[in-house]
Amino acid sequence: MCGIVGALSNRNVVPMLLAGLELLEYRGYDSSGLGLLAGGQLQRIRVKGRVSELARASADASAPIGIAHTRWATHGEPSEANAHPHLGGDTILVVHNGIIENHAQLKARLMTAGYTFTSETDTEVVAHLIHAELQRSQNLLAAVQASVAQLEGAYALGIASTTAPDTLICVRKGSPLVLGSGFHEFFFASDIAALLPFTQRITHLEEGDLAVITQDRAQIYDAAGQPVERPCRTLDISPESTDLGHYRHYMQKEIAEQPAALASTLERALQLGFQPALFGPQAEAIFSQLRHVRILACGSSYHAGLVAQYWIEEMSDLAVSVDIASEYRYRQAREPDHTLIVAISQSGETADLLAAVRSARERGNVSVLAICNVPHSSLTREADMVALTYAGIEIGVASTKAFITQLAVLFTLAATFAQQQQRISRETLQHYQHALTRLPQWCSDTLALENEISQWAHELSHAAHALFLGRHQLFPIALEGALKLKEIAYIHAEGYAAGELKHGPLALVDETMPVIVCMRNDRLTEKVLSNLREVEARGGQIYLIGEPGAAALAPFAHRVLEIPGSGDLAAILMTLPLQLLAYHTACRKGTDVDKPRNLAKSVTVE
Ligand code: HGA
Repeated sequence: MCGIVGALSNRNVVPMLLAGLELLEYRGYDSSGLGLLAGGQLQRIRVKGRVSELARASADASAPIGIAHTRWATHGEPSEANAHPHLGGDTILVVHNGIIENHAQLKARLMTAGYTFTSETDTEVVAHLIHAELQRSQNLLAAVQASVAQLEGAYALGIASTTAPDTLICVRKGSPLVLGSGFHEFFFASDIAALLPFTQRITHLEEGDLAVITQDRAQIYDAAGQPVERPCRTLDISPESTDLGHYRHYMQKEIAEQPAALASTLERALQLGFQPALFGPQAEAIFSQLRHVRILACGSSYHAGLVAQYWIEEMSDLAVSVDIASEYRYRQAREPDHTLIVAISQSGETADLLAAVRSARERGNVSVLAICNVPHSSLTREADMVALTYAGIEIGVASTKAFITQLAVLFTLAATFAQQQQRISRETLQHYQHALTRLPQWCSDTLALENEISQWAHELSHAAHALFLGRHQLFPIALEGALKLKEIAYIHAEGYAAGELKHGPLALVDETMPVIVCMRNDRLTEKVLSNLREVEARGGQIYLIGEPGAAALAPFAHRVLEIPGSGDLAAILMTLPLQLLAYHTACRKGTDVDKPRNLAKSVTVE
């Protein structure tokens, strides 16, 4: 959330800052701003609104040094006055991602010292604090170091000052920040996506790192203030991966990319088989001692964790608990020895998840497996084992391909436990391998049903509420379908375990209530059909997503979609129509699909 970019070059950085901000808009988009340093003069351009408006406002601007920000407000309404950069005295400009928790105390102190505040943000205290420290030390680096030592909370900061007119400083603690190196030019940003158009040479800053950037070098200092070297990696990500191409929205593009994302993610598992080595060299030893698996995640990743609970319990004898990270971190849950924490996050920067993982480590002798889409994120660096999803960069705020590939990894994890515990026959394992091999094709075949779903969306777009139902591994998929519809189509939707219907939500069902149901042909089919009869009896409109034969089983359903393949991987395949349903409903309602109101991706604040 909130995206920051900085650039120092021998050419005009304004187009680069704007291009970088556009690629960070998934992180926040309520206001945006630029801070430029040219010939020892500061210039600040801020707008309430999107980067496109900032680009218009800065059409004539030019500078070799600059910082930029796209905001998702935490402190103070979205407004020009609250937009970043913030000014410290009249010599410091600061952009910030994160929350300064002790901002009120610092503000009181700075006001007593004579500083006037022009915004409601927590960030402005940082700008004034650096200014105050600069009066003491007359050295920008010393002033920034002295200031961050007083900050509590999370921050990635970009700082420019007239007192060091050839320099940029950035610093991070608790919020992500990467450095990029070009030919006599340097960049920093909240996410590598913003830097891909300019460089593939990336350095990940560690917690507490600060970088002083000049034309010739970027000198990094660690949290103790000592100069350090951090590895610079050359990425192999094509800049086109952030292009929209012929698609109308990133979400549409990312839905379409799912067959390829699944194929990439499953490649190693299909070559190696369900071996612990898939999860790293230590996995064999750790998995062989396991008694308990605790899955921690937020949002869609939490739903992926819930599906995994069904899979792991079914395939192995492990006890599995699944927790929302923001709840777990404040609970007093005990962790018995030999617990595996499975932490799931697209970005690997989710603040609540990182805190939950750290608190799990304090509660017991646990091992941590990260399932993540970003290789060098905070989460993957803190974990003992890593399983990457190869979904590619996900820009749409509503997760699609990241969620689907998380499920694919979790399925291989469950099958790996099963194989290691010898709880499953060779034939069943071969059957799983075979199903995973065919999964990308089934996924394409399911996506080919888009036109039918688009018709459903036309009907759904008139609804004020919707109910999503499923049982067993499809219950979390009902939660995910409801979440998608809420997020991007702004329709109030609830996901329920179908068996819970008569314990409450049935009271809401009448002819105005669309009820979207996912159903497998399995031992629970009859149970689900009984639940649907209950809906039908109250006039509810049933939209059924099922396996081949579903239409004959539920002739009373208003609409039926039969998807190919499915079986053990039903949770993965049945998610696809629900994504398309939310997408087309949102398009019909005319919402901003990739940037839904009030939301942002990569939730790096608590
Ligand atoms: N607290 C700052 C920055 C917000 C942020 O990083 N959001 O993710 C503000 O409210 O401007």
